[in-house]
Amino acid sequence: MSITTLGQFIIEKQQDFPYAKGELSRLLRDIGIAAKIISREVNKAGLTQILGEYGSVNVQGEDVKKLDIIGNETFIWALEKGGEVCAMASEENDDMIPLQGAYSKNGRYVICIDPLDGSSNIDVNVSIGTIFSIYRRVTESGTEPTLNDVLQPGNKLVAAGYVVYGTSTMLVYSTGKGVYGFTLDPSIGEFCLSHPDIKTPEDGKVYSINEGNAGEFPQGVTNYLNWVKETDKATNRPYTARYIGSMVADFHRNLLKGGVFIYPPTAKAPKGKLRLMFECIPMSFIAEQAGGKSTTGTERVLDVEPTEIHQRVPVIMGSKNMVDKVLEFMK
Ligand code: AHM
Ligand code: MG
Repeated sequence: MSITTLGQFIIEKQQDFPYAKGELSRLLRDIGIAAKIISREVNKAGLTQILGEYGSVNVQGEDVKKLDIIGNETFIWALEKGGEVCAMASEENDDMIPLQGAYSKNGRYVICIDPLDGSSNIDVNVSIGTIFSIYRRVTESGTEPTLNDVLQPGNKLVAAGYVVYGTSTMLVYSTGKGVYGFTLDPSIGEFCLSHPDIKTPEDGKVYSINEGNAGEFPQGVTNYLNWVKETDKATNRPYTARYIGSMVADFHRNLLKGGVFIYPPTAKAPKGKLRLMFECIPMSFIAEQAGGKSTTGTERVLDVEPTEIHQRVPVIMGSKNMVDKVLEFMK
């Protein structure tokens, strides 16, 4: 049998990091376990009483769904049990959460997660995702973690990835040495390597943007959108629009097929809607690791210095040539 499970792969790859003591490997394994639990819950969401709103509103003023909470708690549980992580920041919590596991204080890593991204799609059976990013803590191990541990730019990332709960569940991650994708085989309950060393096409046909906000876009983005449509009039119809409204799913399609994902500033969200720490940094890391590009329009997303956990930034990411084309219009 020629399958490689996520667990086997992580251990094999540990040799790429001669100084590694196995903590990152264990942490990645814990993330895999949390992902499997969330996948199980997502898959039976229609059957159990976990659809619908929880009745509370999160920091961004959005309704919190029950599955968001399950996702958040599953991560806290898995990471506290593992003990490699001293603190977590989550899209679902206002403040950083110092983890309370028996060994958490000694943990050398911090993690940022969006436990369930695209949550408005949960109740209608459309793909959603989990996004994570891992940093080395900056404070001494054994001490109380501080906000400085979490507020690190993307160029300090140790690893990042996402899980997409789609037609199948897939986990995609990178430790800075390429991007690897694993598909969950429900019959054996394991993530199996299905997409080794993912490289995103340099060019693509898909543009993904919420054009419902078109009246509020910066002029450069409007000009780009006019251009892709004009170009459509040519015999080959090169460009096509695809927008699910779940960034993980939109990003994943574009990563494999080629495309550009844009969330520009709008009048309602002058800094863009997507969160730097939870959404833009990890996805930009994957995009770059796969040979793509990601920018806020003025700077590389991975170079943005974060000042607060829930900070938002505009984002243009995906196939290199497509991102460059948008930037050309934005000049
Ligand atoms: P969420 O984290 O509250 O689910 O919001 C993030 C989602 C992204 O997945 C998606 O790309 C975007 O919001 C869609 O926003 P909009 O409806 O404004 O296009
Ligand atoms: Mg989100």
